[in-house]
Amino acid sequence: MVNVVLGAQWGDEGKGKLVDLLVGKYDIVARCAGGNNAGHTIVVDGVKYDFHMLPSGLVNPNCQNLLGNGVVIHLPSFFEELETLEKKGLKDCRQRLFISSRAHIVFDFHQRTDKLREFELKNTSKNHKNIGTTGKGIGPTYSTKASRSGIRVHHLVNDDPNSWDLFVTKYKRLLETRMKRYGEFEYDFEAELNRFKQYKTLLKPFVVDSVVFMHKAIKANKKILVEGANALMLDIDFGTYPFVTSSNTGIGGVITGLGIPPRAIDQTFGVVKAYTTRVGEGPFPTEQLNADGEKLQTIGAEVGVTTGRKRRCGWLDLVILKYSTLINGYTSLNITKLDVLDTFKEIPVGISYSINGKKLDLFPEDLLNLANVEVEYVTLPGWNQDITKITKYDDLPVNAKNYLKYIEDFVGVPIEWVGTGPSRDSMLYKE
Ligand code: 2SA
Ligand code: GDP
Ligand code: MG
Repeated sequence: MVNVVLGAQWGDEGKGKLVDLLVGKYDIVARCAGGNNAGHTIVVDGVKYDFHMLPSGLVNPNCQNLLGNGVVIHLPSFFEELETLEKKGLKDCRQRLFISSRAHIVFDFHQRTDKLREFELKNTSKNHKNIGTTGKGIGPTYSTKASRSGIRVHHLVNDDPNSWDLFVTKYKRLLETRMKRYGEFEYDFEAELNRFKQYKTLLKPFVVDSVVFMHKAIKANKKILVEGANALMLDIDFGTYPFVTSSNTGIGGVITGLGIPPRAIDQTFGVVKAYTTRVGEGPFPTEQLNADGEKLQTIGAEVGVTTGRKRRCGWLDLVILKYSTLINGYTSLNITKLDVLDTFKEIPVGISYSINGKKLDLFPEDLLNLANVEVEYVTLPGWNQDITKITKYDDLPVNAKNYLKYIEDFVGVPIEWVGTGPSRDSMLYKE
């Protein structure tokens, strides 16, 4: 059984909390895309764990964890995150953590060129618009993967006596091409290669052929949860291109990032924030650059876990949710952070886009069109009540239930969970 948790908007919907809640039921948690650009915080028994690259299944001592072939891995960050989690008391992490031999490696020069590219876009492009990346080298690594010059984990850990020399040759060629593109930036490649000599031994015990790993697990009827990173609107194909990340963050990335067939997937849970946020640049039709947006930001504590950036805030956009539902095929939804709306008297919800009075069928692909869309809203009544102490779905105020029903009816997908606060207990299950 394979179930999938995916972000339905621009990320930070609260996927981590749902995964944490579900993780006790699963034998394996796998990540399929992205790298340490992702971020979420999980609180277990009063201890706060920050996850960026590692699967959150590590919080369950009985759970195995896989970084699939679609993930990009920055090894210094990998070991740092692992050590931090171990110091906080997570047990036997090393025995329960596996990395696909086909995953691509993020080098420090990928991170450097990520920042150089952002600087270049901001200072020399015509419209002075950078992407607002996390600077973790994600784009440059997927870019070298696509240009077929990337270096994969198996290149590093291979036992062949010639493998180290081959690795160094590949590494130098890759670095040279970066220098050609960005000019000779100062870079201590010898120090990095020395670190990698150590990683060669350190990494080896974690490495598996993830195709074998996944298919053995599927055959043995193991319960597998795929933990999506980022979200559909940041997908390289379906998001607000080019203001996206560089991987398929939707359902497609689950298939290609783990090497499993679509029919292996049972259920896909879409995580939807009760309003909308976005970090970084790019279009955001329901953004509220006003007191409402600031209020959502403050009450929702909307700050990036990886970079500490303030998240942009706006109303729920059902055009996006419909689009994202069509692509990812959610079987049920988790609406999160409903409590953040507790004090709003009225809550607008975006229901359609039009340009020059003409209604659009769905979400436009061209940013020029997106910049001109007018959002049609319906305004739903708020509930003006603290819902954080409520423990049963049925006890939610009528207007909160109506808000949820409106979403359900609009997208035609049942809501299964509702988040009413940051803690593990603040989640209502809807029968
Ligand atoms: P990148 O670094 O190349 O993947 O950036 C490209 C775009 O993708 C966005 N992006 C994110 N959006 C929301 N949350 C993310 N993770 C962190 C978090 C972000 C943080 O959980 O808070 O701490 O700032 C994430 N990662 C990438 C990014 O903002 C760019 O728009
Ligand atoms: P992820 O990237 O999708 O896993 O989400 P993040 O962890 O980056 O951001 C979600 C934030 O919202 C975290 O700080 C969570 O603790 C918090 N959160 C999750 N669900 C709820 C909820 O229902 N209510 C409130 N108030 N906070 C929530
Ligand atoms: Mg996040």
